[in-house]
Amino acid sequence: MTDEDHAEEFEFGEPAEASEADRVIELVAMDDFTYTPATIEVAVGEVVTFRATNEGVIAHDFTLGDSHVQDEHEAEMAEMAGEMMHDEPNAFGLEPGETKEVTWRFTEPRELQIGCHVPGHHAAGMKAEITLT
Ligand SMILES: [Cu+2]
Repeated sequence: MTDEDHAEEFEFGEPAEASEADRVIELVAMDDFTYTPATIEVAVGEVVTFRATNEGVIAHDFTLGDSHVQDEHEAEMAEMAGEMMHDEPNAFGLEPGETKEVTWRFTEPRELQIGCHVPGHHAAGMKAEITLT
């Protein structure tokens, strides 16, 4: 991946400023391969800040996207063999105890997910389903 790829366009919305957020959703990542809440409803057009905290003792991460984006990150993380995910507009790594935020403007009515792609976690069911209404 080159630096130019970081200016990537997303098909499911776009990053926004935290000051533009309509609301904040607190998301907790746990070592039993769950996020809480596990289901999230968002209205098309809404700007949401996700504040994600890793309450476990192992690393987790956060990737917001459709199933295509989830598959890509799963493959990337498998190649990186345990290295931490780089921060991206829609994704970041979460060390134990760490809290990070991303603010997103949802523009498309499609099924999305927040997934953890530390090897093995997504396969174990570590995801939260986002329903756009
Ligand atoms: Cu995880």
